[in-house]
Amino acid sequence: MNKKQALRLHVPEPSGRPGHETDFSYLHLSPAGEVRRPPVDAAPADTSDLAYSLVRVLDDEGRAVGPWVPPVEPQRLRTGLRAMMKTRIYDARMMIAQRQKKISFYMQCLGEEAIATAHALALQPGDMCFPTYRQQGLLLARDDIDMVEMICQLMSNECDPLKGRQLPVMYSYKRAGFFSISGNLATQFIQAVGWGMASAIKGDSKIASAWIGDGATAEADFHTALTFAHVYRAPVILNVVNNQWAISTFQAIAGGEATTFAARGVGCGIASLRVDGNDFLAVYAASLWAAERARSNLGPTLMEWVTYRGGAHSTSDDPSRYRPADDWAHFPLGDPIARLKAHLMQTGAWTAQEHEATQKELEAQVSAALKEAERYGSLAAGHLAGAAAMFEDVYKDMPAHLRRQREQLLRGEMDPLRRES
Ligand SMILES: Cc1ncc(C[n+]2csc(CCOP(=O)(O)OP(=O)(O)O)c2C)c(N)n1
Ligand SMILES: [Mg+2]
Repeated sequence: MNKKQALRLHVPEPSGRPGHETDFSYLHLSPAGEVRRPPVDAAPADTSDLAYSLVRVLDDEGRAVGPWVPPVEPQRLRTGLRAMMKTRIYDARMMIAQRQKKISFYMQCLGEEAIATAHALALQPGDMCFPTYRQQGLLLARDDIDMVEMICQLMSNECDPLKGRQLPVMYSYKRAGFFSISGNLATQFIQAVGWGMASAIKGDSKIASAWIGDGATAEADFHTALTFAHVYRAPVILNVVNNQWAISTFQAIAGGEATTFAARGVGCGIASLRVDGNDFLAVYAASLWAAERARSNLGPTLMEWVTYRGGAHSTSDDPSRYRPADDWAHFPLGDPIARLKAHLMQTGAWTAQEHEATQKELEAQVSAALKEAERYGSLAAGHLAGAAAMFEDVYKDMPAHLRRQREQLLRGEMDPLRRES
């Protein structure tokens, strides 16, 4: 008799759980400086090896080594370190503000600060990012975005430029190349590719930068975007932030176990790099490489930024339920701030005293901005945007039925929180 084997499925599991330390050997790291840097006009298939290795510049001693060391002045790196510190301090203070009921919800990017801040330095005015909720560093790395206005958005108060219509953290800054954040994951990818294609159709020189998390790559939009980007060689950088987790779901469930997220790009005919996302210099160098390709009509580049979500997914999440409490401390790629600080101190471009003074100065700056934003109202103190504002800015000319409903509301005949039966 022909004995048939029972079929079974493979369900990936993280190597660590609460009370059981993570075995991070699953990450497959390359030593700093070891991975080659191909010319910017490399054919996508010739980046295959780079999709499975890891571009790194900073070694364990804080030295910048290998072919990816970017041409960068120490002053620019000091600016980068300051941007990362500012982002971390801002996040920490807004987390407290949420616990104080001044804002309803918050999402921090603890541990991922190098990615957005270094990427921001590699872009040019007019380029457009399509970020998710963990790229506040793109804004905080700039000098022209008022932190008070950002906090007013978190508070949905009188000075919220979005009039309380967006979830806190879902900023929108057209003037800073920061497209309105959509809560619908992966939409950023198709929108960025479409925007980049439009830029090329118009004969413009601006490029797009798309953002997605490891978990969201499992959405169909991600794959659709890759097809369009490849076919039309859209001028776009496709960023996948692999921070190992999608809320409580380990990255292997989205397909990162037996392959890499960067490898998705190569399979679609797109040049791809897998990069140490906690290495400011590597992020900056790889972003410059991808931006130059896009600007030179050489097509899209898919970047997998390998990092770790150091904090909870959001203020509504408790990661101690699904991963070891001290997991981040054991993550082999370390802390991006500590690594750039060590590099700058080693090269004599930074001192412990400067670090301490900058920390204090930024803490004072964030506290002052929070205080000022609170003057325009907060969840705890009231002064929120009026409900009637929801009818405005939707249509160029308000349709009659909306005008009617708005009047009903203003006359007190309609409770905006009551459901229609
Ligand atoms: C289309 C869609 N599906 C599900 C959600 C709910 N959701 C919000 S964040 C999240 C996890 C995303 O994880 P990842 O893409 O890895 O990004 P990260 O939060 O780690 O930065 C999920 C499932 C959503 N917002 N949109
Ligand atoms: Mg994730």
